[in-house]
Amino acid sequence: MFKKILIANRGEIALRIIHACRELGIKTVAVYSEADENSLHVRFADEDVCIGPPRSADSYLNVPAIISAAEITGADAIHPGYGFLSESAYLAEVCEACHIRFIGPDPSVIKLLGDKARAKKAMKKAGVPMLPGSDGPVDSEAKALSVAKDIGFPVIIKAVAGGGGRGMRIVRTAAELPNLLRTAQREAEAAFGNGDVYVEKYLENPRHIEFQILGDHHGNVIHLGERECSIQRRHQKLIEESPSPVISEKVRRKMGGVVVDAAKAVQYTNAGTFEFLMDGEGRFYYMETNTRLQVEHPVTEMVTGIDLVKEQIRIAAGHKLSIKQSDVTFTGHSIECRINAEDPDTFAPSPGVIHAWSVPGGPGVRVDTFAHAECTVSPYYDSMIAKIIVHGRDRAEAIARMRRTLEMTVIEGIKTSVPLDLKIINEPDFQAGRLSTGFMDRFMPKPKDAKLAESA
Ligand code: MV4
Repeated sequence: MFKKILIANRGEIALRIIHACRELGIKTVAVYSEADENSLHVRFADEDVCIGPPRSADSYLNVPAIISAAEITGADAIHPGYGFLSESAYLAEVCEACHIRFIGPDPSVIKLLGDKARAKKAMKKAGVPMLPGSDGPVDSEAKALSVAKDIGFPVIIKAVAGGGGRGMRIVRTAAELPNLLRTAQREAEAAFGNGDVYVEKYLENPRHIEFQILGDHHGNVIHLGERECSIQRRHQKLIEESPSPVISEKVRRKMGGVVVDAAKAVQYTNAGTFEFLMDGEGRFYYMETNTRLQVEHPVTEMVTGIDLVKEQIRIAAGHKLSIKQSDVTFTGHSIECRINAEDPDTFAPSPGVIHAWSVPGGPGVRVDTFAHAECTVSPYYDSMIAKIIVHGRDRAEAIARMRRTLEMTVIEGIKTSVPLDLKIINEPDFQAGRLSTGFMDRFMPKPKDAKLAESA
């Protein structure tokens, strides 16, 4: 087992990784930017190294600084958390060259799955259900038009290097395709340095359902069921839950089998997530695979009782999975609400000093956060300051627990999304489990000018 792990991240996920390390008896190294000197992840790590100025590009994305910190402190592994360098095949490669274990899949697997067109091909070959679309990137208007006419409009153009909705365009008619193709390519080039795009059939108002998997270095892969993440705004998830209100035991078993086979086909190791779109008839279509621990991993931990971060660490150290598929059981229902430092109406970031902080605990409540009274929410990073995760015997109990927890949460000094989270969980459609990626637009129609600005 590792003796010392460097955590190449900040905020709640850095603390979450420290929790796992402490329980495993592993020493921790925090890295931090000048803006995070007084953060809890620095306080609770055994050692800490400042890696640069506040801007992420100068600190949490600085591979040489992070590797140097690992070498100076003698860390034998790096956990990248989520965001930042978590899906960087480059960091994974440099780790390999420096004999530091990267806690994640092999660089070649990160590269394969990071290229959405290559990933689709590999997954199609492995038998994963797929929306019809171009076989790889489309390099010309004529090619894109012929694919679109083949599969029928509407279609969606997506960036090969994409994710998060950038470089994405919905195309409803042949006439608008040339312009949208060009803008998608330009946006992808600007955002990712890779202008390649592909075309697939567009699904209206699907559900977003994702499966968690774990794979070890001995050929074992298991799935830990699904999370439903349909409540999103501008490709930012707001509320996630497990199980999905619409997935039966039978469907879970079938889809679980599909993702386990797919992961084996690419020799996937460590934790991973297979994202799917689900249509109104319950049909699944592969979207992408995330090669990292995800923000919403706690809802899976709550219903399975499995500590995903500890499993990641054990797997990276070469251990066999501590559980077999037949040991995985799903108990009750879990919901996560993300608390963002933002205006609940305009969604503008709201950094600053938190003067009052009180989040109730009680049965079935877990709070993953770095925040506390008198802490500063920095404008340099993501606005997520906490995740409230509840568990109940069933969905109704989980909703009741989330409601009373949000109602009794006191955060003063900054604006937060708590009122928005409460509004959503009190919606009849949410309570009935009628979820879709269109939920937020139906629920909170954007002002007309905002819509225009967004599509410009
Ligand atoms: C889609 C889609 C409908 N049809 N692909 C959004 C982010 C990117 N990862 C993929 N996304 C979508 N791809 C097809 N063929 C709808 C979306 C989508 C979406 C997906 C999941 C959660 C929220 C979403 C919000 C808008 C669009």
